[in-house]
Amino acid sequence: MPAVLVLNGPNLNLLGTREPEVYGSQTLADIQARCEPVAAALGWTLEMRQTNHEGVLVDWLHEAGARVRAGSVVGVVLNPGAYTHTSVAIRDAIDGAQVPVIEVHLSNVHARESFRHHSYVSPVARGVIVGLGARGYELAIQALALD
Ligand code: CA2
Repeated sequence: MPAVLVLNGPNLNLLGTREPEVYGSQTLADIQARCEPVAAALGWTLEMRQTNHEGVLVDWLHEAGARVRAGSVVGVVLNPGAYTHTSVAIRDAIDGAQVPVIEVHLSNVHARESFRHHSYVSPVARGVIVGLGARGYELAIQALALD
């Protein structure tokens, strides 16, 4: 059964511990539990990962690209965290690996500080979902099934 990779960047391991008014009260484990049946309904397994390190995200995107070409991964749901707004390396990894990516943000980044309004990732993402909380991850998985 092919997998969908759900990759999370820096500080998202803190979800559910602080700032619930911005990011909700669910932990990443809670989000994973919500997403697994959504992936299963599409015939996919789900691999949820989190890292605080930019290069690890780059490595995982390269891995995802190779696995997409091998047919064992359908695509990536990516919340790059603050690297969204800073990382040319992550942008280039998505472009170079030619991996389908749905970019997700729990919060509505456009309603927040101006430095969160620009994303290096969005131009190379297949789609972008912002501001819908944990539900955005579920919608992003379903988006990978669209033609
Ligand atoms: O809204 C999102 O999903 C973000 O990607 C979250 C990032 C932020 O830098 C982006 O601008 C938008 C930050 C994640 C930090 O998560 C925390 C969770 C609980 C407590 C502290 C941080």
